Amino acid sequence: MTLQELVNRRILILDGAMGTMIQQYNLTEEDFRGERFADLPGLMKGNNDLLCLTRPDVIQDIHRKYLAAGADIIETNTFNSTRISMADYHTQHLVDEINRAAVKLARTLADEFTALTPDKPRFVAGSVGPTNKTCSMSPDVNNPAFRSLTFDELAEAYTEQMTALLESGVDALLIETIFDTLNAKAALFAARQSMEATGIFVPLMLSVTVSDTGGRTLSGQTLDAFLASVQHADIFSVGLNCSFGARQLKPFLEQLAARAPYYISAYPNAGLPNSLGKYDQSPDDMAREIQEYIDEGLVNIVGGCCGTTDAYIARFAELASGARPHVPARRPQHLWLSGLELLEVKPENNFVNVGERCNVAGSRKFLRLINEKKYEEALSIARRQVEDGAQVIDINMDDGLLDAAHEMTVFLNLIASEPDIARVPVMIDSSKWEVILAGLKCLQGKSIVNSISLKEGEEKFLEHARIIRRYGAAVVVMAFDEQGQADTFERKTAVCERAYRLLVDKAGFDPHDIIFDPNVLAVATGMEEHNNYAVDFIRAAGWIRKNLPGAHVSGGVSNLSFSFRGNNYIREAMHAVFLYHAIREGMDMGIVNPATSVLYTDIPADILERIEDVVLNRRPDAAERLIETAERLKAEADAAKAAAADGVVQAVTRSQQSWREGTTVEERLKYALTKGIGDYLEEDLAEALQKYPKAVDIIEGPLMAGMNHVGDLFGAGKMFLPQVVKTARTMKKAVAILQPVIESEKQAGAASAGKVLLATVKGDVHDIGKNIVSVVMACNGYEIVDLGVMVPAEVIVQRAVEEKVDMIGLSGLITPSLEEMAHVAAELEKAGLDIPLMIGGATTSQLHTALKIAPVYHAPVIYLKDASQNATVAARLMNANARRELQAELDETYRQLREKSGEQQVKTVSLEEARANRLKLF
Ligand code: THG
Repeated sequence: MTLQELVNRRILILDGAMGTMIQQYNLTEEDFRGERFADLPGLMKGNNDLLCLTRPDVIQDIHRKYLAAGADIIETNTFNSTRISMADYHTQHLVDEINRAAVKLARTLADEFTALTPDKPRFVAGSVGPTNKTCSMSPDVNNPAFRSLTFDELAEAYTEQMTALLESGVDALLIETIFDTLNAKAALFAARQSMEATGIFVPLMLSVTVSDTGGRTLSGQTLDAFLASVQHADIFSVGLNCSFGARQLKPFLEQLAARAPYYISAYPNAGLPNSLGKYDQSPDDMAREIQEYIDEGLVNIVGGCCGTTDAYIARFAELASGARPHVPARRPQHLWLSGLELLEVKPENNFVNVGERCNVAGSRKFLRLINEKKYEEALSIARRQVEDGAQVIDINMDDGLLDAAHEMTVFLNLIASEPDIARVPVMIDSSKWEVILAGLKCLQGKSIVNSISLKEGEEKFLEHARIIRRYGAAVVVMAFDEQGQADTFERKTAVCERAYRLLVDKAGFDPHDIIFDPNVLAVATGMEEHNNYAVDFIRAAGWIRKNLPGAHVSGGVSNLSFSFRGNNYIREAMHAVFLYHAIREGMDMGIVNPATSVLYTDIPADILERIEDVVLNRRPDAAERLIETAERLKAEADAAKAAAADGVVQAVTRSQQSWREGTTVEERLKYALTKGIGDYLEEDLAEALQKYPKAVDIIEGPLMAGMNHVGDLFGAGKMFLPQVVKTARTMKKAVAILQPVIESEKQAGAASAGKVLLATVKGDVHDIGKNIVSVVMACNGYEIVDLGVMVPAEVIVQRAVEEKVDMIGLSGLITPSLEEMAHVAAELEKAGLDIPLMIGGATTSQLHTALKIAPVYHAPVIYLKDASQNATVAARLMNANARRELQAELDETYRQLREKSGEQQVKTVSLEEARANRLKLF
């Protein structure tokens, strides 16, 4: 019976720690060395893997104990048996020998036990540790681009170890205690290579260790991001080990089990270390915690890490017998990308923007900075783009005078130590294969290669595609073939279809990992044959999305307007128009300047008409007429003698004059929010304070109106994420300006109206809505306990109890937050609490509250459409009679909603509604 067959039937038991057991034998330096290594320099004590050669009896004794305790899988004593780790002991020359000896020891005993009970076969997993070095981080604080270990060195070392493990007969490879995903990716790369070279294919097991209570790896990735990074490998199981005790590990295990489409393993430490660094949880205590894993269907494989012995494993074996194993999650049906965090590109998402500015060919400034090695400043361009809303950043170092592969490596290494940049996935942009390879070896996240094409024929195309897949990246395919650039609808679609078939059928690519770029080419160049370029792109985008299922469509948007260089206003207006039409057809990704400030809706009608004439190729003289307009605008701007030489600034200045004059303060606030202009907030808010009785009225009135307007524009596809991000920033600034006024308006010494706990739930970082609620509630006399963002359920429960709050408000902007809120409600119920729960945030709804949240918590659960409702509802909750009344109303409303939704099942939300909802921000 194979592991694969068995794992579906029951929960499997993995053995416990090797180190803890070895300690019990009180071995001396002489034991570790034996006679053979008497002359090796340095200390050998602690080189546990060496015992495979010097004290095989001890290692076998340990294996025997674990097998007798009921372990189905035992691990070879090879955690450190790579030349990288062994170098610490000057024993790197023994790597091959140790691995082979280790497998033999484990194999012999496993087979002995299998022979005794053939219905309970025993397996040997080859243990592969992370090594003592990291590929993603610099050991030198003064040189963040430095690495003490490269991907290639590590992959080679792993290949040596894995080849020995495979050839000696392991049943699985267990890549464990992963703390740096780039190290793990090197291990996966090596595993594939070793398996192909030896012809021996075994299941791959992965186990991550999280390093802080936020549930990230040491190298900073969330578990979700990790899953995206290793998605390309053929994985049998994934899980968690070491880190903490079973209790502390549980929330992270839940997170992993919910998303990973693999079997789930867990082998925690025996509790948390005591002050001496020892683990002293008893087998019974730990078993109680493992029982929860089993009862809740979280695991397929359980065992122990630091501090556990055969006594623990024996307890787990009892618990697991007859228990129901975890059912793996479904494979994702959309593209996953990652930096330190996960980016899911779902069909219902509007559009993913890729920041174009870190491109030596696309920005004179960036080129100059790289040339002058001013990396700090170059990084700030990347950071700026992320702040402006770029969800991916494109990096291009292709310049004739640069060593592009070297610059790519340096820059990506530098980014790795900037969490606010490394948060987002990278698009490695190069036309040189060696530069792409260099980039792939630096990134722990799941990145995008930009690009490959059929330019050099099918063979090269497939070769490159297969390598990219092996490194675990998505790929941009340019619509090029042996004949050159595809410039008509027919050529674009034909080339993309051919590439799609090759990638999916021959290179084994997941269609979701394919991004087609049907070539955004410059229009209005004066050449008649260029006139239909944008139309052809837009039509091709629609065709690809309909006919090549799963694949995405992207393009370098700024190419479109090359003939208007020097007139940034016209250029950006053209991009807005182009995107408006292309996104409607299905373009769902684009390389853009995320700082663009021109909105489709703001383009004056006469200019819009002329741009659409060009983009949609509506009349033969379209280009001439647009050039005329562009020249007129430029002349006007020059005449206006606006301070800056930059076209955009001029255009903004032009409109700034008009929006400041003859408008009401409400109109100005709304405009400022829509455009994300914070410069005039001080004066406008001061004016509004004269007009409105209380500061909070301004938030609830004109500011909320502005936010809603932005939500509507976004919903209609007339505004893009970067612009919305600017709006959010402006709103934050406005609230901050009003804050002191609000504080002073609060009656000094007035009794607290009640205590409110506010939190944005785990997995979500959005807090504008929550902060507005906080301000509004504070103005109404409530005491606020704000737990911030990404707050786990346990923390909410714990703090609610500690602070004795009267109500809890949960906020979330993204879809996964819905599930997390239901989880929090269930945890409140489990904790026996009776505190009312308020639900708010863009994706939340009364229907979801009624169907999913209210049913799992007996106390009132109230959905609030926006912040202006909170105070009224809170007042009712503070009064016992009113609370009962409210509860009765809610019960009735929710009952009706549940009934109705039962009738028509799921209400289908239109794409526009979904977008508008997402952007309601609260
Ligand atoms: N498809 C794919 N990748 C691409 C492109 C594409 N990568 C590069 C490019 N095209 C997209 N990136 C840019 C970046 C900048 C500009 C255009 C495209 C740009 N730059 C200003 C100019 O040249 O006028 C320079 C401004 C400055 O110096 O600051 O327009 O199509 N897959």
